[in-house]
Amino acid sequence: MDSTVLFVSLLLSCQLHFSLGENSSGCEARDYGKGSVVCVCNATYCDTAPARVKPQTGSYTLYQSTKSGDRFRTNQSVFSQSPSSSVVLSLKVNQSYQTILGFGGAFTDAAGINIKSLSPKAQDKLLHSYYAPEGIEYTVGRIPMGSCDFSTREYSYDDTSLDFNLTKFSLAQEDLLYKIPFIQKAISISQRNISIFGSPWSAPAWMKTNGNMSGNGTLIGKPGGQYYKTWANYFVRFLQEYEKNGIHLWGLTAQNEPTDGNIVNFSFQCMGWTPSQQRDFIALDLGPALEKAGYGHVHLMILDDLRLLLPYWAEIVLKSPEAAKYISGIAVHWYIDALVTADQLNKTHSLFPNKFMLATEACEGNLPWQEHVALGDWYRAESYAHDIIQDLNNWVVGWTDWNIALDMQGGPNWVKNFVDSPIIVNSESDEFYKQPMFYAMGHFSKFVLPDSKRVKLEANSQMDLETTAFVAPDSSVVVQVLNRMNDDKSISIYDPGNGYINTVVPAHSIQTYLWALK
Ligand SMILES: *[C@@H]1O[C@H](CO)[C@@H](O)[C@H](O)[C@H]1NC(C)=O
Ligand SMILES: *[C@@H]1O[C@H](CO)[C@@H](O)[C@H](O)[C@H]1NC(C)=O
Ligand SMILES: *[C@@H]1O[C@H](CO)[C@@H](O)[C@H](O)[C@H]1NC(C)=O
Ligand SMILES: *[C@@H]1O[C@H](CO)[C@@H](O)[C@H](O)[C@H]1NC(C)=O
Ligand SMILES: *[C@@H]1O[C@H](CO)[C@@H](O)[C@H](O)[C@H]1NC(C)=O
Ligand SMILES: *[C@@H]1O[C@H](CO)[C@@H](O)[C@H](O)[C@H]1NC(C)=O
Ligand SMILES: *[C@@H]1O[C@H](CO)[C@@H](O)[C@H](O)[C@H]1NC(C)=O
Ligand SMILES: *[C@@H]1O[C@H](CO)[C@@H](O)[C@H](O)[C@H]1NC(C)=O
Ligand SMILES: *[C@@H]1O[C@H](CO)[C@@H](O)[C@H](O)[C@H]1NC(C)=O
Ligand SMILES: CC(=O)N[C@H]1CO[C@H](CO)[C@@H](O)[C@@H]1O
Repeated sequence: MDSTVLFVSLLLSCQLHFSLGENSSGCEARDYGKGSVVCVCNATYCDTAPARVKPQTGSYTLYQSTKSGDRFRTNQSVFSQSPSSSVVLSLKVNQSYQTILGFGGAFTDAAGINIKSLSPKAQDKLLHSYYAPEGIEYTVGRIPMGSCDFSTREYSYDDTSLDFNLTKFSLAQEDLLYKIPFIQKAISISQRNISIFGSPWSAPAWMKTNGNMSGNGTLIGKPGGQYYKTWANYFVRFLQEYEKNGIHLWGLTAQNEPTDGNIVNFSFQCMGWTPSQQRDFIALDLGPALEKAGYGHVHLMILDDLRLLLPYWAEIVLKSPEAAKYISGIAVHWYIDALVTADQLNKTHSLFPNKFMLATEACEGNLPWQEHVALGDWYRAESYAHDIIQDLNNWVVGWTDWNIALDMQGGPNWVKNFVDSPIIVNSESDEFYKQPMFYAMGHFSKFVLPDSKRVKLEANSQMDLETTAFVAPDSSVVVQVLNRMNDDKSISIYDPGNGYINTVVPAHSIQTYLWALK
């Protein structure tokens, strides 16, 4: 849709449905007629997230967001000595699973362009919403290495043909204007550590079989060859340049969606790999190059693509000890998860218990027939929470959203591959809108602290709720409950040390329970 038409129609729908709402989190609610509300922020006002304060033993805190308009609505109450519901969820803290890395989103060119389109004060409010103590405190960040579809042009860090020594390697304008300043700001306002990882979409066109950063193409030659060595050194140079800007990367993926540009012929930046090519590249080129340059500690991840490809991809790559010794984890994208059982994650964990799994990309509104930006769509918040809980219950250690901010159209994106984001920026009115997805992310990023351990939460009967539980390093317990159904559900949550939480999970809600372990 033409952006002017979109803007005018949004303005109209805003006048039709506009309603200022008061509620427990300070959300300036605006209803665009998509089922729920967005919270409106500008240069002088933005709602904040409640502090994560461990309650005194014997009481618990409930943070609740609902389709009907609650956003982190906060309420304290005390444990009971008997259950009031026949549905009891029992916490088993001695049955523990994976350690959590964290939750976050990606610093794309598009995100930076949108943030920069706001006034400095509104920019501040946006970054604080994600990273500051009064925000949802993201602890994971992803950086595309060079351009991707959420750029305004195609570029690499070395477009000089046959520059095998990478003497012409340099970061792009986009890194300096739209990525680095905002990453630096995020790091400086956060009181947590942010684990940042890089992912390449494509090598420079001159290194590829099709001479193009887009479309069906791979690196020229074979693993161990000159092009592969150069491509490995390109990762090292990227790490070095970001380090010069004070950004020390925690991780890397070997390739964003390696099946694009191989099985799929995409019209934007991509590069094809088979799992055996990726295995040999890591064993012969990338692993040794990183180690030699002093980056052996950087967490290298394979796949960075659909869950559908597991455990197949991991089996081919990780069964080689020469490759596996350089690899820390397996990165997964959420696309078509609805069609693929999460048991494939569980199976992969059983096969490779020493390699973590991290969700590295997700977004809503990406299908061509979907509305790309849907302001106030609660369904999309549920869709995020559902996937996060399912992943966490199957050994995944964290979840990374795609662009942290997009414009009213869901871009910019040079191939018009528009999608939705938890924060939508309206530069014309110097406002940004926190979508229901923002709060879905926040229930996890704010409350499930890094280094928490997932623990067992066992239901005594079949129920329609989705749940997951954690013990944090400060010995607090966090239980997440998602109700995607049309009716309220009464439940009792049982912690042997404290007693019962007798509670109601409203229709279409996300709840976080927090208490101190006795
Ligand atoms: C910013 O938002 C606040 C709260 O809604 C409002 O009172 C104020 O007028 C807004 N400022 C501008 C410049 O729109
Ligand atoms: C807080 O929770 C208690 C127990 O569920 C409930 O009785 C009370 O109405 C709640 N208060 C608010 C303000 O929501
Ligand atoms: C956990 O503790 C319960 C009782 O407190 C015990 O029955 C159970 O065997 C323990 N499980 C594990 C895995 O240690
Ligand atoms: C790359 O560097 C090596 C030595 O470091 C040198 O021998 C070689 O000529 C250089 N190649 C090019 C294309 O500049
Ligand atoms: C951040 O990381 C440093 C170095 O590993 C560690 O000393 C510090 O405790 C961490 N801070 C937090 C808030 O986790
Ligand atoms: C991509 O190229 C490879 C090798 O040239 C070819 O086998 C494959 O069919 C192509 N795939 C697509 C989707 O064009
Ligand atoms: C690269 O491929 C795209 C299609 O995927 C095409 O539109 C473009 O012209 C190609 N560029 C070059 C330099 O070949
Ligand atoms: C890949 O797609 C481009 C257009 O997006 C087309 O020009 C090209 O022929 C396709 N290549 C193959 C091998 O199918
Ligand atoms: C994961 O697989 C194990 C067996 O390897 C099984 O016991 C367990 O129930 C599975 N977990 C889930 C969540 O399906
Ligand atoms: C009804 C209600 O809870 N309103 C609150 C909305 O948020 C603001 C800011 O936190 C509070 O001052 C209101 O009391």
